[in-house]
Amino acid sequence: MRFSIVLRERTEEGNRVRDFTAVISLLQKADTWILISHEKPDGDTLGSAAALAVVAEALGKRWRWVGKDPIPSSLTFLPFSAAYETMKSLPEEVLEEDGALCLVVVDTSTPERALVPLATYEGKAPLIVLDHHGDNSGYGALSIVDSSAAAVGEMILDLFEQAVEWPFPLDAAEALYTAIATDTGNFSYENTTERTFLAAAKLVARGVLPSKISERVHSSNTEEGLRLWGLALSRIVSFANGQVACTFLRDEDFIASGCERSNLEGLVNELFRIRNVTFAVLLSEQDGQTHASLRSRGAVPAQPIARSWGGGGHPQAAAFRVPVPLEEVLKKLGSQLEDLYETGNSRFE
Ligand SMILES: [Mn+2]
Repeated sequence: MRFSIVLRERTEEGNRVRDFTAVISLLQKADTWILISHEKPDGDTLGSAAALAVVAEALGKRWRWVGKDPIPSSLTFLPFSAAYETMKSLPEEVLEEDGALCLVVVDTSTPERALVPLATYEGKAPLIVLDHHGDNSGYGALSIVDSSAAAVGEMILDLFEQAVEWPFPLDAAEALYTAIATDTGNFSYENTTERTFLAAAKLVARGVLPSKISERVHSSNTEEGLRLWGLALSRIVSFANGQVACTFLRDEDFIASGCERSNLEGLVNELFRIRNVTFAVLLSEQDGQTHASLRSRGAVPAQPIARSWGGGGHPQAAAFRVPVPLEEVLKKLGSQLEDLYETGNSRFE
């Protein structure tokens, strides 16, 4: 049976009721929850899964928490991060365990960004997808996609509130606050709504200290990491009369600094500190490919551009990875953005 709820319309803020009854009953019935975070995990996919792990533990369920890539050091304070397992696919024996099994994928628009191959698990265990990416491909036996949610953490809070019988420990609330605070750039991005603040207020009322979470997330860089940011910031290239700012890091920069790619989290947003910049790009070399992080705060959305390169994401934040040299991506992407800004401007003249 395939049951899918896809909420794509942005309706009146603050009035949306997300119904998690079906999710709650599936999770309630399952003996084991397999929680899956997306590749290159961020605060939302990790905070949301960590909150579910805390509740699974409190309910006495068996659970595992897995993902393709390790947890970045700035987020290892999340509960149960030590139990998180890095793997490319689930071992067969997991599916053969006694009792009912349930897979939960959070904050992940396509099965490829979760574990490969996810499709083979379907049929053996129900796959629940909880996401807020407007371009979610609609996979999973039970999928709830709400693109009006600033973070999946916001959705999980609704889920917990609707599961009135379930415990809701403080560390689950802290994990959800982390999910929401990181996905909204500390409540500063366009996705931040009245509902986002209401969710945060509810979590604070449960005992979450925003200053404590903020310190853990934002004061976790190393000196080498900050120097790497400095290097990227010294290389800014601009397009479209300074409305687009791009920068890049090469393989040798990572080797020389001894930094991990997870050190780049948040760097692209620094480009918006430049006056009049409404589009920011960070390119980085990775495994012989070029990875691009795109951020938009203007009329040109990031998602269609990422899609034109085979990637995806949100209107304000998207990404892609291509087997094309960095210089070539920089040049082509630069002229693509020049064109889009030109047509966009003429339309408004
Ligand atoms: Mn998210």
